[in-house]
Amino acid sequence: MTDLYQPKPEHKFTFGLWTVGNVGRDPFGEPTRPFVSPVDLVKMLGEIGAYGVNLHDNDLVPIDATPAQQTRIVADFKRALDDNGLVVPMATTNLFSDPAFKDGAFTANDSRVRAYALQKTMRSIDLGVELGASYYVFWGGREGTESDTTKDPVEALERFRYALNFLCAYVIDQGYELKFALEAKPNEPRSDIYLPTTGAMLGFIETLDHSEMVGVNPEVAHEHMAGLNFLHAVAQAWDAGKLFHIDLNDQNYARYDQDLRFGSQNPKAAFFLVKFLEQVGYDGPRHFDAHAYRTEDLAGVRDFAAGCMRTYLILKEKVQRFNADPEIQALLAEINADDGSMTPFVGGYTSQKAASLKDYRFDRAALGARGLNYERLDQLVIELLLGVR
Ligand code: GLT
Ligand code: MN
Ligand code: MN
Repeated sequence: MTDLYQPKPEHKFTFGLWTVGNVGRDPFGEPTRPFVSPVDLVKMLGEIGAYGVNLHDNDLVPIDATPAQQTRIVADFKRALDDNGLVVPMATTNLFSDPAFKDGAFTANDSRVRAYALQKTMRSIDLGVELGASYYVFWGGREGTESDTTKDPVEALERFRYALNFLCAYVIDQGYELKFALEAKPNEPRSDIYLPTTGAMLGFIETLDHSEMVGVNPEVAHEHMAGLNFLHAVAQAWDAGKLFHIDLNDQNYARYDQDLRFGSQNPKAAFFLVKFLEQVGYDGPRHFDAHAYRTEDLAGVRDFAAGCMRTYLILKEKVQRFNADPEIQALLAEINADDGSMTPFVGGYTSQKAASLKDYRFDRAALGARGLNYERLDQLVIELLLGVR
């Protein structure tokens, strides 16, 4: 039983260097934990059964490092990956920490900032590819405004589109096997961030020159901040063939970006998410973009990371129970039962079908009066999740 919840590399659990390396700084307080080197973080992740580690360029290589320093840092890091059996499936660029990006990166009003963002991203792509990454995430944390006096929103979209088209062409030109995944967030650190939801990203992707190489990286917390149902966003991305990567964590609705341990706030939503990912056969990394409470020391960080993976595996086992539960399955069968009376109308449009459907007499009162048993079904799921089934 316990073994079922033991994370193994085959589960494809990953963490960002910035997640387990989070030192507990917040807008009101200084760090509460010491800095841990990327090499030591890799060691810790290997010990607890993770599959991989993701990074921003500057999580590994300081922004002002010399080429010689970069070569040494990257060599040490690669050795740590090999020693601990970890891979780097995803990489990204830090386009938000440096003051140069205070007005955004690809959408900044200053054309020099936009060009610098492209340069930094090309170099960071090179680094990610060198480390073996096959997904490249774009989280435009600073791509927004405090006041719409400052920027035209259509112009901002054009600038963002220009940057992505340029970078897709760069990847193709280099012969890299790399896919882009766009990550939405409604606000924070800007008052309003462009393309605030996964749905908005999905619409935007279709306007790109190489839309086939661009998908999304939805994050639980970010859709919840916008008051949305994360599963529905993920399902739409999946349906569009665009679920390239995923950021798992948890979040209370309508608050700042909490990045809480996976499943710790809303285990029911987490259950349906795990159920979806497992059943559709999503085979990308399960990336935990979360961090330990600020109250924790380094042992607490390890508990946090192990907890994310353990909760995922517990929920995965609950999915098996859900599928094997005779009462739940009987109710589902009943809910989806089809009496066959609508068979003449299925299978797409014909003018005869349309005419006969227009003439058909429905018993509207009976349709409305029928109880659907959703209360019983949901209570069974709650009991299963609470461990009494
Ligand atoms: C940052 C943000 C995350 C993004 C990361 C990738 S960085 O921590 O809050 O949601 O996924 O840039
Ligand atoms: Mn977040
Ligand atoms: Mn994220």
